[in-house]
Amino acid sequence: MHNLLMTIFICITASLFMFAASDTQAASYPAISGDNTYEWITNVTFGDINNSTAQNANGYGDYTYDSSGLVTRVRANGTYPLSITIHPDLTWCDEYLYAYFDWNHDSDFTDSGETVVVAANTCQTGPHSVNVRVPWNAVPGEIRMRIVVRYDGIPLSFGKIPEGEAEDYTIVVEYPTIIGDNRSEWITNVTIQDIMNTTVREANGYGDFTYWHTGETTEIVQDETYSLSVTISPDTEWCEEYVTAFLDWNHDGDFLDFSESVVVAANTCTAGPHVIDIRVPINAMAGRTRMRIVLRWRFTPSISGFISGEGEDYTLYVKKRKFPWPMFLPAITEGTK
Ligand SMILES: [Ca+2]
Ligand SMILES: [Ca+2]
Ligand SMILES: [Ca+2]
Ligand SMILES: [Ca+2]
Repeated sequence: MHNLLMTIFICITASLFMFAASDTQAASYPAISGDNTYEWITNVTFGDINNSTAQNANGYGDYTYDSSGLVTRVRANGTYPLSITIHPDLTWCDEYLYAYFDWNHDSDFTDSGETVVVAANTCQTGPHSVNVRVPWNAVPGEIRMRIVVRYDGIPLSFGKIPEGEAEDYTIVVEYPTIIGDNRSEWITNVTIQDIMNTTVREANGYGDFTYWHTGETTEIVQDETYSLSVTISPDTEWCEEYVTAFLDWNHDGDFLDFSESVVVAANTCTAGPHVIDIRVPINAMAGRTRMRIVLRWRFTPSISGFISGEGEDYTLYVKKRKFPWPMFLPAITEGTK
């Protein structure tokens, strides 16, 4: 009996550990460090990011959003100037400066198009400038940019740099745009938990109310249910309005996965509030999650493109539940009797 209890205990412990391991944020990138006695990064400027630094401890600086508050937004297919200054080794001057971008959001920098050579075999402080082209198929959401300087050789995107330094930053790749003709109908309020947003007709039929634009988000917890309320100003003449909420629960840059689209109202003629329950999937990724509310006349709302109607984007913050698998808890209680 004692052995059985022990087996159960080990199983529970292992299960919880496995769950915790698989549920960590996608942003668990391979570590990098270096000996930066002689050369280091002194400034990185990219979009809204402009960060001047000294020698970082262990040759690594974590300037990702949650550590530094620094972030910039880019669009697929867009081109953005990146400018970096370094302190080179003044005696043996042969520095290589690379930028890495995890465009496909798989937590490495080794895929095609993820390496940008900023400078090679240089002796200069800079600024060293290049234009960074965001691939057309870059995955929307938060991704990482890693800047690496190395003496006398091509810098790797991870591991121990023999002589050099690395710094990490957060880039937000924008979701595909939705625009609309909202002369006849538009969204007037979206409410979920702490978000209570009353609006008018947005320019071009799109409103950016994401955390990155407004600083506003609201916490929701895995496997819990929340009330979402949307009010609209319907077309009073041809009244046939459809409202859908899209949520990228698994952070893969689309709204096409299981339970990622929820009908709020269909073929309605009323302003509302139209209220529905949103259940957060138990395996929803923790962290900032994009919610897109789309109002469309006469047709099922589409995720992107041009519609007769309006789209608004929001950011929800998904928290992990405290006890991932509560079904195991009764087994402990029984076993200890
Ligand atoms: Ca530095
Ligand atoms: Ca990658
Ligand atoms: Ca609006
Ligand atoms: Ca998705």
